[in-house]
Amino acid sequence: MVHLVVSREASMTSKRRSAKIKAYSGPAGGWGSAKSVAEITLKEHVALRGPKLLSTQNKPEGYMCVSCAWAKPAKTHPLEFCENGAKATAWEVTTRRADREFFDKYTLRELERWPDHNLEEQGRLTHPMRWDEAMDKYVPVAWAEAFAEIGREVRALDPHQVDFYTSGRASLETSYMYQLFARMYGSNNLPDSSNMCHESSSVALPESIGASVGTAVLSDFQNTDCIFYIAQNVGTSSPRFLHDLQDAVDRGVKIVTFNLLRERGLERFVNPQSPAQMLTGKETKISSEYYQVNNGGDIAALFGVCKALIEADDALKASHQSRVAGDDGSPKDPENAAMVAFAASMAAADKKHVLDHDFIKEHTTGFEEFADAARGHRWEELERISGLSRDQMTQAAATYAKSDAVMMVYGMGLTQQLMGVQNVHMVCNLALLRGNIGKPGANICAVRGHSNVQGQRTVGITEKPGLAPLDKLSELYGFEPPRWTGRSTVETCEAIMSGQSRAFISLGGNFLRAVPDTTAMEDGWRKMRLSVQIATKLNRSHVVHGEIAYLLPCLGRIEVDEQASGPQAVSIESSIAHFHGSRGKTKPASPELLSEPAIVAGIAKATLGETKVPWDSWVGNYAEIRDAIEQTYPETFKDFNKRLFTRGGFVRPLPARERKWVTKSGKANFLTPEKLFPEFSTTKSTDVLHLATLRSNDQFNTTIYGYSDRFRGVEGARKIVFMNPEDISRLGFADGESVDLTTAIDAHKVRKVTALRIVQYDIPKGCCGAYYPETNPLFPLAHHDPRSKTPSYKLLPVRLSRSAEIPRD
Ligand SMILES: Nc1nc2c(c(=O)[nH]1)N[C@H]1C(S)=C(S)[C@@H](COP(=O)(O)OP(=O)(O)OC[C@H]3O[C@@H](n4cnc5c(=O)[nH]c(N)nc54)[C@H](O)[C@@H]3O)O[C@H]1N2
Ligand SMILES: Nc1nc2c(c(=O)[nH]1)N[C@H]1C(S)=C(S)[C@@H](COP(=O)(O)OP(=O)(O)OC[C@H]3O[C@@H](n4cnc5c(=O)[nH]c(N)nc54)[C@H](O)[C@@H]3O)O[C@H]1N2
Ligand SMILES: [Mo]
Repeated sequence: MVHLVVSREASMTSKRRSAKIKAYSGPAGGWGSAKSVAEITLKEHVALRGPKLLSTQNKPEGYMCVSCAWAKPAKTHPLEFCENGAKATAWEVTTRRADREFFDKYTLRELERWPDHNLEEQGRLTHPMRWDEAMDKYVPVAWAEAFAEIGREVRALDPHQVDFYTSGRASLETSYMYQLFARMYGSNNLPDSSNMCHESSSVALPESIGASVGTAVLSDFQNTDCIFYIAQNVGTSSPRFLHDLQDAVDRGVKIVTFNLLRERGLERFVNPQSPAQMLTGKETKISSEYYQVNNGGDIAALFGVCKALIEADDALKASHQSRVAGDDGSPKDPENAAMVAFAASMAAADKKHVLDHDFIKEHTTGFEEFADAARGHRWEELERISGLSRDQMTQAAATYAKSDAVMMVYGMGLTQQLMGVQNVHMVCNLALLRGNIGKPGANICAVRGHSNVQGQRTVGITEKPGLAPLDKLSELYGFEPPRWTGRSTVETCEAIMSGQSRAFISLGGNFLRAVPDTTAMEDGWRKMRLSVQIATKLNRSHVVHGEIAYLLPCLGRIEVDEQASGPQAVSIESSIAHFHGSRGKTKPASPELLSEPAIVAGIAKATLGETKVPWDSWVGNYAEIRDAIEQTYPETFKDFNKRLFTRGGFVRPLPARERKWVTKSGKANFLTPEKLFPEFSTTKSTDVLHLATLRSNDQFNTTIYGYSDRFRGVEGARKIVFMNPEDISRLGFADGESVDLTTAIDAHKVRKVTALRIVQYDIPKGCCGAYYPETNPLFPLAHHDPRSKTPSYKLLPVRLSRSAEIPRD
């Protein structure tokens, strides 16, 4: 145990990291990636255990990675993991412990001053703990005692006063039990991390195509001709996906990227698992076209692409007609050389249409209105808002039109926006123009975050009663489920601030750091009656707490989960809507840990008393929970237990894949955004920049593994603001200078983050970037997409001023 003490002392002796900023010239992956894996396994003391364990990651009968939700292929590589998956594994199976001695040593007041990295770095939680007010420390408590008091407290409250949060890591089995517990108690307050993540997709996709999730499957990547890759940072957020992209590029597939930044993973990749590539250093160029859009500029950019397609189609039609009338038939628009060339090339290829009119007619509504809107937008306006030129948008359109099957892949740069829902509508509109949904090699791929965030929704984690099978639950378990709409994450924050929410139960996650307006949120959080945290590692949401506070440590997915009927498996759903079984491999971090299902059952029984649910029997054998899931959702989970370890997972049925549109109109809908960009009070202010919050390559959400962002050339620092060099000089600053960031909207309240170091960067003028969660205090709660309530984490007007402090990272 000596290393623990040493590491604690070392981390708290304010040992200064020295920040190094230097442009990174290497590819994504490659030797940098191999070195990074070696470093973290050493740091977490798992160097010996690591390689053998990692060889079972994402394999049938192995464990499913706890990092991102990317697909797990049927034909696996010898090592089916990436740099960040290896880091997440090392972080969970670490030999470090935040044990009783640790909690005995520090008051929570002291721990509140620790950075996020240092809290989690203490290692795995080992004992159930209750906050002792007199000592201001977490002290050990017996499980039974903890459940009994939590049950008593929750029972004493009105169901409207309690929130049941889920971070997207918990398994299908745990999530199903958790939502059942909340509903039997009488609450639909089931906010989750998805409310801050792909909620814009969850609202927009059903409206556009009648599916709540993306429609793409892995084989689409093998059949596609072209991928539109929008606002997702593959090299950091889902590196295993680079293998699929690399294979596609090798087949000659065009990748057309739209991103605020030039992200290395979207530029070049060396596969760390390919000895040939590693030895020769041969890189794969990922994007064939790279369009750097302004922050929030995607509606304009995609409208530009659609306009070019629609107008080229108009021109072809006109030329065909005029040829019939004896004209030479060439499209005439001297101002738009690119479009003329595009239409001419289509004509030369003997194409009569650019759009798929048969598909549009048979399968869609709203085309004419959308086409008129596209024709009506002026190029100057589209150029100004998107930051792209007319030629660039036309070029993207030409590439799109020449491809028979095109995929649409997107991530947070589109969803975490004030107009997030309309961004996703726009992606669907573009796909529908050429029938790129529901055919091999086409489809929408919404790249999900947490490893089971998509699956949790599939088994009932939602605040919206209309999306949960309430009648079925009522029939199976003999209770009357609440029918009122529960709170989403933003609404839960409002309820915590206003004192309406009195208890918060958290199935994983780090709510207090992940939400907007974090400084203000902490004040409300402290006034809560009860906070219960089911977690693997210590974080800020645990050290700031309610009047009664419990910290309940659970097994991680990588650990052997032994129950009455033997070792258990759990299951998850990937980004491409396939279900996978997962079996733990390592010895639990402490004998005191309970599994997540056991903890949920413990709290449920103590709260609800006698019910029809066989909680104990379920905990003894998770196959019974899967049977219950199958009974609740017979089509989706048909033969769940039998198919649990299907190679490559078993697929969730999605009607949109078969071109069956489960929408009100019975068709796929073109939905026209009402404007191109949100309106801000600051539109005319020249000193305002549009901030996007970013993830480094050395973090998983609020879990900060370290202070390196290799691909962006940043070492040893996180308090950074990435700026365009012209903005730096225009605003009178210098590269490396320390600045404070202030929110430029919401005049009622000053929101400020101090002492960020300016880093000159290739980012469009008028935009800037900074890391999440350090800059979350800047985001007003009300600054979210009104349709999906997704916080606009990728677009916030801010001002910069010279700081009185030097950057401390
Ligand atoms: N290593 C690692 N992996 C992760 C996570 C992690 O924190 N670390 N988090 C997981 C989770 S929960 C999620 S949701 C996913 C997140 O994965 P991503 O969807 O990749 O989200 P971000 O990393 O936040 O970055 C989004 C990208 O959007 C770009 N962008 C920002 N604004 C705009 C814009 O207006 N337009 C366009 N076109 N682009 C824009 C940014 O430059 C960035 O490249 O990753 C998951 N995987
Ligand atoms: N500014 C800004 N804010 C953002 C974002 C952004 O891009 N910008 N992104 C948003 C997004 S996409 C998301 S998904 C949210 C993430 O929000 P959350 O999901 O709430 O946060 P995480 O950081 O993923 O949670 C990490 C904690 O989960 C716990 N944990 C880890 N593994 C397990 C486990 O197996 N079981 C249990 N019970 N607990 C476990 C650990 O204690 C760890 O400290 O943040 C959102 N916030
Ligand atoms: Mo996420």
